[in-house]
Amino acid sequence: MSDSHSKLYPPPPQIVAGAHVSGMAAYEKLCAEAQADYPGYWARLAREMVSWKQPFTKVLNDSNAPFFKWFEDGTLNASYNCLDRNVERGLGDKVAIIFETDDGKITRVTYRELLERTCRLANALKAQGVKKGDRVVIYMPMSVEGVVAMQACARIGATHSVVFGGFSAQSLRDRIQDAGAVMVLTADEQVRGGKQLPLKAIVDEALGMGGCETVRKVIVYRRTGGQVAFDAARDLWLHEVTQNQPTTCEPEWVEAEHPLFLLYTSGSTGKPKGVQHSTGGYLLHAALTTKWTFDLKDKDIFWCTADIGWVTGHTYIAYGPLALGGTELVFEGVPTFPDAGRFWRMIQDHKVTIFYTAPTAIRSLIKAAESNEAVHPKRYDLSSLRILGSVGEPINPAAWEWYHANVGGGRCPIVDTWWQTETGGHMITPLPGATPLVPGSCTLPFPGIDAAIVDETGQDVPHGQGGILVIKKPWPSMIRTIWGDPERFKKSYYPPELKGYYLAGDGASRDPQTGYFTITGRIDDVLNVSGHRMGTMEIESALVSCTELVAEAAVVGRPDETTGEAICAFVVLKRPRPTGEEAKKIANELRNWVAKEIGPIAKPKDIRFGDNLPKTRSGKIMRRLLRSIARGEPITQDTSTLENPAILDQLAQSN
Ligand code: 7RM
Repeated sequence: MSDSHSKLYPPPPQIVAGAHVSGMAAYEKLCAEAQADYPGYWARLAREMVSWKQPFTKVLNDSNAPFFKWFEDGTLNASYNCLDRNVERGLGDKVAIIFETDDGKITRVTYRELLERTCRLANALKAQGVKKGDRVVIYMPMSVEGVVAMQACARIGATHSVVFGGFSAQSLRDRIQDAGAVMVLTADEQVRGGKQLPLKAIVDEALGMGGCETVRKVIVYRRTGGQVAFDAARDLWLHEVTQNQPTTCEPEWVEAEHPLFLLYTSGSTGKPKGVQHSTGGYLLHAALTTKWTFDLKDKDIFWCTADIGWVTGHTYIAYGPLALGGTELVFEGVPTFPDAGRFWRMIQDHKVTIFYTAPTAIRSLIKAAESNEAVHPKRYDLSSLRILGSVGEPINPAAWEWYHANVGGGRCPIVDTWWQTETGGHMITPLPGATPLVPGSCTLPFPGIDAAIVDETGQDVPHGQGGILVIKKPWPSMIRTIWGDPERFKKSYYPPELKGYYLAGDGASRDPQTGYFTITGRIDDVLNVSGHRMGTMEIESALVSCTELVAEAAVVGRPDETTGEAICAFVVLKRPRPTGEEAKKIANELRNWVAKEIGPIAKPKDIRFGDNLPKTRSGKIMRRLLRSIARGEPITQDTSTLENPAILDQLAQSN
């Protein structure tokens, strides 16, 4: 790992020429501008990137830190910025979205059509009584309709909360309830890897659990035509409610701080947090990072493979590329169906120029290509590509080199973008026409972002030393609060010992020579499995809620070659510790239980049974020991405070 770290890839001359940020001097100039006049820098960009109805006169209000406000007296509409504005600029006939279904059907939607479809749905939502500030939950498959649903909410000032289609009825219910949603937008079914999976039935189950009485209507997009139950008093078909609606709809001009969306994400305690984003600051950063990090230009075909259920799908599918009038590819399905050449074939067919995906996908496609020559990227014409991106977890240098050589043909810079649901957009990332790359490093902060590494007391640590990643100054697209829980917002992100810095929850270090950042992973109880954030406590709660079987559970992560991290659960049952076939059977039951409680992405890979868990005399579970056991490492830690040392051998041997 350390030798490949020394390898430097300067930006290719053909990318540097004409890049929005061209050369390191241009990057440094922007950083210096932000340094010299922080609010002035963001105000300039907010005026250039965003169309305001009422221009703002105030930039940053930090009088009630950490509840910062940006551009607070300005008004705007995010949907106007993504759609109308482009039509007005003469891009009405330009393709906004190329959509490809799981079975390869392709549709193209122009900016004018996208605007009309958004207006129809916006009018339908209003006709159903949805008002500015209402929350609307979107539980939809990857589709043009999914993007239209988000845009339609934005248009009328409703705050959307997209829930990933892989989440269970229980998780969906919790989010609907916490958000107090008045409406749910869903589909009959979703299609992934040739399989039809229910969505509407899960909404029915979620609403049937109780606690969702705020929901008045459910609007259903007919994706497959599969049979679904229909409650005549509550359920409506999307095609019916939009059919006779006008194709124009005056945007609701909202204040810059108006919540554009909530997005639930895992934290270190059991309950997911509803991350609240603003309209003005968020849209600025979505547009600006799409422009600078991906160097998006008029002729590009941009493809972000994320799902709209995650923040990456919000910022780099639903908002950023559209705010710039770009053309983007949106896909339904999985990277491995009909075969593991899907990504490469789609890049070839649609002449994708900018490709943004997750390390976990790359690693699984490396494996597939190694065992089946036919799905190797070298078998496809990927010459349209000019820039590659990576997001969601650290990319190991070996996967980076493979991606660079085999997908990028050695000529495409890889932007390794570090950011979070809470940050709204890229925070530490190379700029493709400026930053020399080092495999495995997300390099340097985006211009204007004041990232640093500190110790537990908020003191800067010298380069070369590990520490806590913080953002020292507030930035426009930052999380505004946790929905309904401002105290938790403060506690989670602005702990008093960190002197007012934003705590990202990641560990990192900087290279002594270059100052480049390397992210080492979470420092809290959050795991990153295939780029998906999962709280260990959340999984533990799911396991112990199986009260018939489970007495106690502890969940830790261990490194995994493909998924980055894997979930390991240590379980004490209410019956004697099972072994052999019986252990396998119960482990499977528990995996399915977790899938039902949270979703399949939370299924533990390993489940080990013990008579007990390693505990201190005061009863605290010693997770660091469990982490070593999960990794198959010898225990080198101090075990003198352990109440029951014999349990370590049992757990290490079991399973
Ligand atoms: C965009 C997203 C956030 C967490 C974050 C990190 C990890 C994300 C990178 C990364 C190393 C990267 N939002 N992470 N990007 N680690 N290098 N380029 O993933 O809220 O779902 O997750 O993901 O731990 O804190 S997220």
